[in-house]
Amino acid sequence: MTENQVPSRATQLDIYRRMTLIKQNDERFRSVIKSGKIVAPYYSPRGQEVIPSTVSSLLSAEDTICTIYRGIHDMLAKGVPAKLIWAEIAGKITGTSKGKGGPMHITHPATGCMITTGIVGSSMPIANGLALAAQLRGQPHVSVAYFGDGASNIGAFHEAINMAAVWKLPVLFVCQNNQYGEHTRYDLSTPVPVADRAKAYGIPGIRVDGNDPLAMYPVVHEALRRARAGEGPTLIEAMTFRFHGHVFGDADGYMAAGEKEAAMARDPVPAFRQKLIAAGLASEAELAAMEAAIETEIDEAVAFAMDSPAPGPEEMLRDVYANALSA
Ligand SMILES: Cc1ncc(C[n+]2csc(CCOP(=O)(O)OP(=O)(O)O)c2C)c(N)n1
Ligand SMILES: [Mg+2]
Repeated sequence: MTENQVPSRATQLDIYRRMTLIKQNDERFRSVIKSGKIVAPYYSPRGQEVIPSTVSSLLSAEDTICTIYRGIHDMLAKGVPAKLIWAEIAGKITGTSKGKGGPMHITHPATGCMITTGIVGSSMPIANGLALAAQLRGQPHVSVAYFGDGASNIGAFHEAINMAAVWKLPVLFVCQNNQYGEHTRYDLSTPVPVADRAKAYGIPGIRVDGNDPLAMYPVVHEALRRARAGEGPTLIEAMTFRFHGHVFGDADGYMAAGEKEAAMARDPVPAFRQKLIAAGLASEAELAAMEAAIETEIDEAVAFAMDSPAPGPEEMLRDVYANALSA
């Protein structure tokens, strides 16, 4: 087995660190929002940690991602500082979009995080544009489009994959199939696996266990190799489950009894933690120290967000109209 198939110890620990960052941030977001200290719509990515953590372990800082309202995990995994995300969700001027965007409009080009969007399916054509720019400039950069299973029934999904296939764009289409689009179970809206749709566009389509970093890693590695070699896009369907419904506060009444509990019992974060220890790649004490350091980072991020000012009235039209200040 080579590094193409099995990540090194350092990479496995790096993936676990990103997963833990996502899990612990999510736990804090839910508790702070519940307390009323921050009022914001929140789409929990808990349960989906493995996907962006594995993908990002293989990306460079110049590679870009486009994602959806749920994509706080994708942003954290790619390296957006937690405190900037916290400030954005809290609606503060120090946030990634000056507190004017919230979860639907996070952008942080310095880490290659170009957009979160509330328009289902729209991460894909935007990722195509970034990939086309890299291709035209002769840069080796890849763009990743994250989207949900529900998005695979949107026209933009088909249009974007078709164009990327014809132009051999360096894109990874990563579907995070959490088995629900809002309140509709996947099989009630879609008759085939998302990955099967790749056949119609002549590109590889792979369904993979999106809760297992060791299953994800070789698939992402090969997709990136293909993209960087000018061979075009790959569609990856990573199977997972969201633990907290569509939006925070969702009562989950549309799910079968015990479905969510069964998924939570297979929580990918403690599962990978156990694997690392069992394989002798890390000790309990090492992982506990890593988790404690992340908790401190989150304490600082929350304090930064709470202590930052809200945008003033002069920000109302800025970034909206070209001549906002003279209007
Ligand atoms: C173009 C468009 N159509 C419909 C909606 C309403 N809507 C918001 S979220 C959502 C479900 C999307 O599900 P999925 O793509 O599986 O992503 P998930 O929320 O599960 O991560 C829908 C239909 C929208 N925001 N945009
Ligand atoms: Mg979904």
